[in-house]
Amino acid sequence: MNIENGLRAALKQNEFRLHYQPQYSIRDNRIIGAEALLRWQPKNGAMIPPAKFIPIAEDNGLIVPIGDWVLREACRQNRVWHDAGYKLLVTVNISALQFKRGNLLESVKSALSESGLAAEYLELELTESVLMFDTATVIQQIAALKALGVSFAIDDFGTGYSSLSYLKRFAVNKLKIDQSFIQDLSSGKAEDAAIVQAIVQLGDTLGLLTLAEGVETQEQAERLHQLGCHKAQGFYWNQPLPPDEFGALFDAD
Ligand code: G
Ligand code: G
Ligand code: MN
Ligand code: NA
Repeated sequence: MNIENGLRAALKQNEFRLHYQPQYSIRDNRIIGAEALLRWQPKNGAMIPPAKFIPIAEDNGLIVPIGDWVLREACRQNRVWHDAGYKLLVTVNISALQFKRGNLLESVKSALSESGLAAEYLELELTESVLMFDTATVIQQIAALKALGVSFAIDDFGTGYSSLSYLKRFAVNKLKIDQSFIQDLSSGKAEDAAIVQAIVQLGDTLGLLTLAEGVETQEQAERLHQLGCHKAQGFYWNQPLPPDEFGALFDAD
């Protein structure tokens, strides 16, 4: 079976899973959010990582129904955590095609109404490439989703093109500083600290939160705190976890 047919079957047979990577407030080291990350677990085979199948699903359009499933499942799971008393933000990665071909507004509305999750607890992560389309439909959909109460983050910030002009056109809420800038923070390389600092200051000036991705060491976490970065995620705290392991973190907290 080729991957395309495999993906269609996976949707029907419920072979997708979401893992969640905790997002922390750096200041007090508390879990404030969870990034939902898609996994494909075929019935009788090894787990297939997203880098292997998401580009294919983006090429053949299957990312639209798969993305709808991700939204529904992430909202459902976050409602379960809310009911248990843990008020987290769940963040979901959105592909360009979901804007262009899908009806993201309707998908988000039904994921929220089915789950009963309040819109303010859902954040959509867009890469700079989505914002580069800059079409009227993208602008309209973002505005309508923001009016619902959903927030937006720019993923892998600093690695795309025209990073700054779209910050004027799209009122996003958060910048996720790409992990490539975090990696060398502890090596004393001046450039990386300068870039991180500039992004944090840009965020502060524009009223945007900043979240550092790919934090792997305590030294990096401390440096980020000094630089005024608000939030972070990374292997220093946790890898993306299945929901039951994520839930177990609350008890340890
Ligand atoms: O852990 P990681 O291997 O999960 O993720 C690899 C890449 O796949 C990342 O760039 C991430 O943004 C992307 N990705 C993970 N889950 C999803 C998803 O649900 N939708 C989309 N569009 N991309 C995802
Ligand atoms: O592109 P996006 O930021 O959505 O994808 C997140 C990716 O980064 C996932 O593949 C996730 O597993 C990975 N990731 C998360 N934390 C770390 C980290 O501390 N170090 C590295 N190298 N990768 C990480
Ligand atoms: Mn992401
Ligand atoms: Na990223």
